[in-house]
Order: sequence, then structure tokens, then C-alpha cells
Amino acid sequence: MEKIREQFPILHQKVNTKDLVYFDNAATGQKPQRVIDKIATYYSKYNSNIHRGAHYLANVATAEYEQARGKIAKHINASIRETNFVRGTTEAVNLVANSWGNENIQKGDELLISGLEHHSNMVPWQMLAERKSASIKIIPVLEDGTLDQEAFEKLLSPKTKLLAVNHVSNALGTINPIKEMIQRARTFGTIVFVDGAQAIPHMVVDVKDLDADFYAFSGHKVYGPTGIGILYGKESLLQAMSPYHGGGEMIKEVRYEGFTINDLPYKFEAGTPNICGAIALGEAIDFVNDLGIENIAKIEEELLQYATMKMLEIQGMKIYGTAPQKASVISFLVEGVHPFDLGVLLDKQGIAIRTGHHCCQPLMHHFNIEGTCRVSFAVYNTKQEIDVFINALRKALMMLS
Ligand code: C6P
Repeated sequence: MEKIREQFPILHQKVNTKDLVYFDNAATGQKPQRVIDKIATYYSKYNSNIHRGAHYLANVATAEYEQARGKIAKHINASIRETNFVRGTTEAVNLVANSWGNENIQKGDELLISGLEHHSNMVPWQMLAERKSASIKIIPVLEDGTLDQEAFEKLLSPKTKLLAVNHVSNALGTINPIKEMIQRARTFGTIVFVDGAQAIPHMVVDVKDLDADFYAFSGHKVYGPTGIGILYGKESLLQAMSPYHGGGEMIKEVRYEGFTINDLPYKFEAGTPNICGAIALGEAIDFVNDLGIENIAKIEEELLQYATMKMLEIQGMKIYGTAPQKASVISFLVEGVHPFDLGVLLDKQGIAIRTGHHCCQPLMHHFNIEGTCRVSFAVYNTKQEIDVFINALRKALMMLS
């Protein structure tokens, strides 16, 4: 464990005079030194634009960028052409909603979304439905934070053109039975978009095994930088879609009269991309693979079990999201205490957590609450840190009582 922690320089500091305990990993993960070094090396040794220059630096940058794409594609079992660099999950959803959505959704169609979705896997579909006079249907959430699978089956019909669902809920930690849901959606020819933002740091993601049509994630949640992410799409779907943005890179040839479109994956990568971010994301994926995603999952599962047990010993504690299959995310409220007050008092003790609606306002309304406190663990967190958190939580609760 010490060997893992040593690789994360940000963890070794005091915040408000206390050792930092970083439990806000679902918002963004910290970066290992090798990812930070990769960024520094890019800017100090071979910063250059890609796919354009005839010079040495441009060739190195291009090779590194494409090598990163190859590593990421392999990691999720996709082909290079199906692995598109985007800014993050949010951009990936908007890309598909605007490109595939505009071309395939018609008046009267239904878009099926789960009640667990982050705003970024909800609002772009709501916008699409509004543009096309289509309707949105919601898969209800059960008391334990799982999706109502019976209701899901009943909601599916030949009208269901799209299912948009997260692999793991950021607000509750629920791991959804994505593979089975995709199989069910297939019966009606429904296209499935999976938001993998919270799954990618915690589990094996094999897009072919899942048979997802689209799968998206953000680099910053998997030890990589912000501003870079991946949209996987089945090649046949991506081929049929129009580009989302126009500009350089996405064209083969431009004349005053018009243009021809570039091949995949460049077709969806207009303009100078986040070159450094993509290269650093490749390094982050190497970090994950060097540790082994199964080992990461095991460490995080132990942290989840330990923290859940310790937290439930606290009087008035209510955990939101008690699904049998959960990632290392715990949302909670303590009776009579405002989550923001707890967040502030924990911060004063060096502990970083997230409070609020977690960009899931409809889900919070479903539970009749404004928001929760949320702790979320990464591979570098420890049981000792959980003990520190529990003591700090008890202290904060005493101050607030
Ligand atoms: N959730 C959280 O604290 P972007 O911002 O595009 O990188 O990711 C958006 C997003 C989409 N789906 C899920 C399931 C997510 O968790 C997130 C980001 C963060 O929960 C920041 S709001």
C-alpha cells in the first residue's frame, strides 16, 4: 500500500494542519507521478501539433498520441477506429445525442433513461427529445438504489429507440446489470448508450462482451487528466453518423463547394485535440494495468465494506444506495444534520468529501432529499484513513448537536 501511495505526491500534504484524506474520488481521481511526468515530458520535450507537421517533434507527438489510443482501445477491447478521443463523458453524450440522435430519432419515438443518471446522461437526451418531439421514459429506482428491472422490461417497446444508462451510479455506487439490460434492449432493436464514467476506474470494461453500442468515460476519473475522455462506438454506427463538429482533421479534402469526411476515428476529432491529455491518459491506463484492475477492485471492495460497517455504527446514519453490487461510493445523511455543514467540518479536519446533489437532482428528489454527503475511495485510500474519517465525523456531529 505504501508503494502505491508513494506514487501520488498530492496525498502527502497537510490540509488545515491535518494530513489530507482524499475521499472525493468519484468527482475526480488523483494522478500518479508517472502521469504527471508524462505531461511534463510532453511539454518539455515534444510539444507539437499532430498529424500535420513534417518535423521530428510532430512525428513523436503523433506517434505517442496514436500509441495512447491503441492502449486505451485494447484496455476496453475496442478497435482503434471505434475509439474516439473526446473531452470527457459529457462531450461523448452530446456527440451521440446530436449526431446519431438527430439522424435517428423521430417524432413519437421514446428515449429510455434510468432514474440514476447524472445530468450529463440526461439533459442532452432531454434536449434531443425536445428537438424531435420524442418522449423520455424513466426506469424507476428502487429503495436500495437498484433499477427496477421488471419496470424496465415493461417500458421497453418497439418505440424505444435508445436506452441511456450508467454502468455505475456516481451518487449511490450501484453497479447496474448492464450486460443483461443490453441483451433485453436488443429484443427491440434499441440502441444502448452506456455512461461508464464511474465504472472505468473500478472494473474490467469489455465493450464487446457487454455488446454496448456506445460506451463513454472521462480520463480524470481513472488517474488521468481532465479534458480528455473516450467515446467508444460500434464501427457500423459511427460510420453511418455525421461528424459532430466541422473543422480541421475531420476532413479528407475541402473545396470552396464542400468537403469530404475523414475516416474513423478522425471524423469525430475536429480541431487540435487535447494531445497531452490523450498521451497522459494512455499512461494512466498503463498505471491501472500495472496494478491490475482486479487488484484495484479488491482493495476498493475492502474499503467499501469496512467504511460501511464503521459508518453504520453511528447513530442517525442513513446510507443511500445499499445495492448488493456496489462500487466504492457511499452516500449518506445523518439525521438532523445538513450535509454541507458536515462537509465543512470534515474539511476543517483535512478530509475531502463531496456534498450536494452530485449532478443527480432528479434522483435526490426521488428520495425526497436535497442532497447527501458522499465519500468515494480509490486504490490509494486506506483503512487507517477511514478510521480518521470516522473519528472526524463523530467530532463534527458532536459539534453540530
Ligand atoms: N461526476 C461526480 O462528482 P465529466 O464531467 O464529463 O467528466 O463527467 C460527467 C459524469 C457523467 N456520468 C457520471 C456517472 C459521472 O459521475 C460524471 C461526473 C462527478 O460525481 C462530477 S459531477
